[in-house]
Amino acid sequence: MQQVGHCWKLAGRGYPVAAGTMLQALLLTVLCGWASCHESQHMTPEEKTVIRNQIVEMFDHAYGSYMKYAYPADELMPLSCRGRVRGLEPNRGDIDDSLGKFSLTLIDTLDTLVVLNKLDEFEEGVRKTLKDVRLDNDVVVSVFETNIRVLGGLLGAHVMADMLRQRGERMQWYKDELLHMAKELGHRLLPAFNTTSGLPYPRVNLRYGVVSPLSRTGTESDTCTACAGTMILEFAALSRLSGEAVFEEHARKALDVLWEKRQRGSDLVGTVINIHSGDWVRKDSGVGAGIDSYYEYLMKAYILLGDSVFLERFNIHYVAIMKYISQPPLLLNVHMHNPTVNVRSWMDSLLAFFPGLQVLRGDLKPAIETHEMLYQVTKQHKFLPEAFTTEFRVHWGQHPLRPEFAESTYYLYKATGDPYYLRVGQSIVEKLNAYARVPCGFAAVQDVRTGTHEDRMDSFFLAEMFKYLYLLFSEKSQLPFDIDDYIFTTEAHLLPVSLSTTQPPCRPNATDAAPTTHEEDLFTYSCPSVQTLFPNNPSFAKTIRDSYKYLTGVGRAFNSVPVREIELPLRDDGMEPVEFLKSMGISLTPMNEAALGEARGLREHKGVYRVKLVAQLSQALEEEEVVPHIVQLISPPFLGRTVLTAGPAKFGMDLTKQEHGVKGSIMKASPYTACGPIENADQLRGHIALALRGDCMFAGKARRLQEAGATGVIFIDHRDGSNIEDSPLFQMVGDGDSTANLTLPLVFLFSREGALLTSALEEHRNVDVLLLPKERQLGHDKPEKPLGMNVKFRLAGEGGVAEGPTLEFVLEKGEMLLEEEEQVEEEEEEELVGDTKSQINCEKAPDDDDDDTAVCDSSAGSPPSADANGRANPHP
Ligand code: DMJ
Repeated sequence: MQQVGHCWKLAGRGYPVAAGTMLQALLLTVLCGWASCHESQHMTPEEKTVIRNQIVEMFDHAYGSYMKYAYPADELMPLSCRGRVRGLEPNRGDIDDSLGKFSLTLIDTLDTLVVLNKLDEFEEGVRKTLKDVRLDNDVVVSVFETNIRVLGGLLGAHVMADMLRQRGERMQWYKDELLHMAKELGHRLLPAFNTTSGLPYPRVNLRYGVVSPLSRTGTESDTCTACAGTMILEFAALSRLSGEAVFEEHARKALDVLWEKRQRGSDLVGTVINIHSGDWVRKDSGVGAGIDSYYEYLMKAYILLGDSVFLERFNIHYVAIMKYISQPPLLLNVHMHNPTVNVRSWMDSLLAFFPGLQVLRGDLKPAIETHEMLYQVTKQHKFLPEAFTTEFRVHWGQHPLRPEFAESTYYLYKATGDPYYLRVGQSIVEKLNAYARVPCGFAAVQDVRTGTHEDRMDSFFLAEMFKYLYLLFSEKSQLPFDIDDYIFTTEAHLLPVSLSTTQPPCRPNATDAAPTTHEEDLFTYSCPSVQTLFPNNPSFAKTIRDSYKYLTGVGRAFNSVPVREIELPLRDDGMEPVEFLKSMGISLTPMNEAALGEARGLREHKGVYRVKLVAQLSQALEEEEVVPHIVQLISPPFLGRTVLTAGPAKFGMDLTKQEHGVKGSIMKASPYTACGPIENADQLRGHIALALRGDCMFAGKARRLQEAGATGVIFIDHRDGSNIEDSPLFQMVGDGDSTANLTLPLVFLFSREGALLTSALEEHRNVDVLLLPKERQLGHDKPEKPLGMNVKFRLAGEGGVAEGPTLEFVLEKGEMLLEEEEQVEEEEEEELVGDTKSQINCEKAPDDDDDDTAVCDSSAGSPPSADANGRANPHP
């Protein structure tokens, strides 16, 4: 054994064996001493077997449905019970860039079949792949997605096939055909790297490459950090297995550029980078969408390849992440140049992988904290919504069956052996069955608030979710091979850590070394030890979790509610605060005796009362935050009778402040997505533009259309069939750049309402519309609703127990009205004060979310079109 850098590694053939084996051994040691400490959560082997069998049954349902209804299509449409074939279904924007007409789901699932010990199915799946799959289709695909899902899938399957063949029991017929396919695909992806910087283009045409006249791609100038920085595992494995150095060289070069371009002051990277100049296009920095697997691949490249330059870079980034982004238990995006400033008040679900990475790093405490926070969010909303606020409210309610939370749960169980994580896994299994299972597979959840389904089952559900869940409930001895000999790629494909002993086919110093840092701290040391993981405290994980148990307010005890207090100071004129409030028109009513409890007599020091906010908003804040707008068709023959409900934008003109709304005749933008230069600016000038959602950010579209002279924009959803009845309204958010110069009114229509508008335009050529908040709809004289915030105040003593009178007032159209409150029943009080969510919200105005940065990956913020990974691309 030798020590390399800070980490012990086994030596082998002159190359260090990856740290993975050592780490896994350590995790197992930890596991052994641990389980006995957690009797309360204990799960018997029989119970584990029942859950494992349940997981296999679910896998059979999902995979069986894909093979029965969809194969050879790329994906299953679980609601329609048919395959999704690109070009035959309505275009969903970036998400479709994963579909290359190469039986994506089959390839992504192959090595899962081996993990689940379905060796007959694996052998059959490999035969089908060799017989049916073509990699030279004239299709433009995402380089990142094709790499992690298809190249990774082929390599993982090859590694498994090779392992089974070597055992002499199966696959004797196999002649490395999957590796040959992987090599062919690698060559088809290489044209993407033909840029001056070495950062890859985001898309490539499988047949024609990038810039050829036939490729239909090559005009993009940006890519996300994760998109450029998540190639090394697959490309290095391909080089080492095939002997062709070119793949690893390109992936290393791209990583070198990202490293070079990091912000030197903060050591953080941004979310989107220009592939030609290497300039940052989006400078927000987090660990979720758009960046996530860049960090993951630095750590794992070290584990897989044993090259310490990756670990050194990772460590430097990690120190920065822990300094600026980690705000336990939250992980919040900051500005890379000004990292003490949070750039948004919500998190995206992709960051749920991060606790797993922290486990690999040996940094358990923050991993446990963040994981616990995520668990609380899943308890509240059933699944992790694509984006949720720092107050754990839904920001974007979609849940496309992502596996990241299961992944982190698996790593935490491996590290701690704490059966608590088995219970977490069990809850994931139960929720999938209860809320996502449909007759033809499992369907993504369109909105966790309504539980509606989407007709999609992404391939990562089979590639990742079932692997992590099955492994969580399996003993090592129950697996068909030693899982600790492999590392998981970001798509959970298996690559053998023994690759580190294979001579790298590229020049040894092709990767720039990381500068040495003098700033050594806990995180600079890469090898976790039992001492640092559980310092003399067998209840380490539980103690950490306990502080985060009631984050979302679910199950919180009355007295543990944090109290925000407003002091009403003694007035010079000697007037008592209660009197003083009365003089302002606010009267207080006393609470009932029971509620006073032991707080009686705890009156504050003379003249000072504490008013405890125990507010309950009259509606859920999520609903209140979005002020419904409308597009009202006013020209003949509609004459105001056709009214389409629309979502507002957080930027552009504030229509709530325009007394009469904004009127104009509509015209389609060309290109319809408004993602490139506007070709029909001459006709568009003076009109309200119609623009299709997708391919780029709302704010970018709006800027181009404003420049072209449009007087407003109506964005129309590109997701076929979406409509206002089934989809919750949302506000469009900006793209992280300043939207201050955007002055146009901007509204959003779901596709069914949008279709009404476009067919009206086709039929009548001239259609005038009015854009305005719904409550000001023309010809609608229904009494206006109050702004709708009911706030109740009670005077309360220190112990959190209400003391003294209560007042309630309703904010109506900007005025404050007063209502005396009846004495509340004890039960109601409990409900009121127990609702942390309301309490926290009360401290903020309902529209206090001034964040106008979009989820980079997925265009979130708007429940936007994400690419399949909600990945940081600048497309909503
Ligand atoms: C997967 O395709 C990969 O894990 C990727 O890195 C990000 N997440 C998706 C699934 O959510």
